Amino acid sequence: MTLRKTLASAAAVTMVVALAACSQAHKDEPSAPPADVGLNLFQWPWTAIEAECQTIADNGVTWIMTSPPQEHIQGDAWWTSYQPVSYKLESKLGTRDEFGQMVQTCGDAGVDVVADAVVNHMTGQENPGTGTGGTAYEHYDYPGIYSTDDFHHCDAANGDITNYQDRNEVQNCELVNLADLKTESEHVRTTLKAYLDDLLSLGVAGFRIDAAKHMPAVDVAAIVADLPEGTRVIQEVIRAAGEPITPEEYLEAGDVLEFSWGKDISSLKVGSTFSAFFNAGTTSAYAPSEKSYTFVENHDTERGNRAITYKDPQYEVFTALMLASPYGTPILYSGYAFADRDAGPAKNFATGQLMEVTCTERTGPTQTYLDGEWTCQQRWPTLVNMIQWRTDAGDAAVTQEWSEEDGLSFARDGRAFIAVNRGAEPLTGTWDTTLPPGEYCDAGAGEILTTCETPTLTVGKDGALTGTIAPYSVLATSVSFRS
Ligand code: LAG
Ligand code: CA
Repeated sequence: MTLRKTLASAAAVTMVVALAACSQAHKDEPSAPPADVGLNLFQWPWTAIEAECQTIADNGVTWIMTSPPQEHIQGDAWWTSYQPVSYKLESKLGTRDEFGQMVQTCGDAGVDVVADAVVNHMTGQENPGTGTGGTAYEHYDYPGIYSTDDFHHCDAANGDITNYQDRNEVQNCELVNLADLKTESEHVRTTLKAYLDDLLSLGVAGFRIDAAKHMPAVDVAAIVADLPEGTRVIQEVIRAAGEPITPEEYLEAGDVLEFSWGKDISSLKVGSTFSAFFNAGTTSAYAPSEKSYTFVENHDTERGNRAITYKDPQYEVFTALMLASPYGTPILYSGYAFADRDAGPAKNFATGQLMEVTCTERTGPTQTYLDGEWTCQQRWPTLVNMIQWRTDAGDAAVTQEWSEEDGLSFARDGRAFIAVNRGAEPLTGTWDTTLPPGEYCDAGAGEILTTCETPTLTVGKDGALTGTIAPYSVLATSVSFRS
């Protein structure tokens, strides 16, 4: 049955402020396997992650991804994490013991830990220095680990990658001056495998492979070949139109971050035809769903100028759509607010230590974060509810696709329904939810729901729901949120 959808004119609409107080009780729906949802905790220190892990688990996240744990160059910028000095787990984010404790505590809470493995390169500093673990280094000399013969030395300008059309250069020259490891060599591979094994011994469940595109796929495959079955291997291969190196080459070695998904939806932030959302992930322009990880924002894209970031009012709408989409495995992002691209997480200048991480009471999409404040998306009520929504949706098909101007909606047949408003004016509509008739709570109403006690949505016998969505907001519900 098709219902007529109406998009009310902004002026005629009375905004429904849904102050749903649905909270704390049981779920009487048959329990579905929890949705696989990751959370990228950018620059979170290990002790802070450990303290947050129970909340992360309670909010439905099944695994987290950390910043790189190895020893790195000193400095205030966040990106010091991406210049390894040794594989000692002594970084600005904490000690080996703290890392191990965190992995343990998170594991006990049911949250797996994926570590960001920087394996393509070492430092990019011209001058000698000392790393965060006290290890002395030079650009091509890391005592006891690597010396100059373990690196590629290119003839290209300064040895740097300049031409992304040249496969050899992209993989065997230097990415922004970072000493490029001969990942084809036995010694380098053995050293990198030992590093991954060490992290596994502490209980890590997988790896983000940093700069995977800058290593031949066979090299990555060799490095991860002996990892135990089921270890997550998430390769960072940034897809770019017209480049010879593609994510597809890396699917033998593991899974990939599908950059195209976030890039394509970011063009829908405003103006362009919103219904194009339904194409994201559906064509051969994307890696297969079961091998792909999706994200709206990551630490690199939020520093670029095209992505949707925590600074955008539409951010929560698009993140909710990611959680509602059947394509790929979604990764939420949680970092800190910044104005300066290089700025690291806040430090206590007296001690030089990173400031404690706190999620403010004001955490959420309407918040204007001050520079340095942690954004804590893992606590935003709508996103937390959408994780339950994703679990409820399971493998139900996408149906009832509808879009008009700033509105977009769809159902996951018989299980879940979402309608969003990416625009600045309220939007009223009537939709076919495909849900069983009854009273429901709204996942987008600003409270974390564990069940529905004070419903604000009515689904009629025909599955129809009439509602109003505030600007930049989500109206969503699913079988768990039925009262
Ligand atoms: C990545 N994936 O492939 C990371 O996601 C990305 O954040 C890393 O760049 C990059 N690859 C290397 O691991 C980041 C910053 C860079 C920074 C680099 C090394 O985006 O800005 O470069 O980490 O710390 C910095 C300076 C450069 C300088 C270089 C070497 O910005 O100007 O040439 O350090 O000293
Ligand atoms: Ca390389």
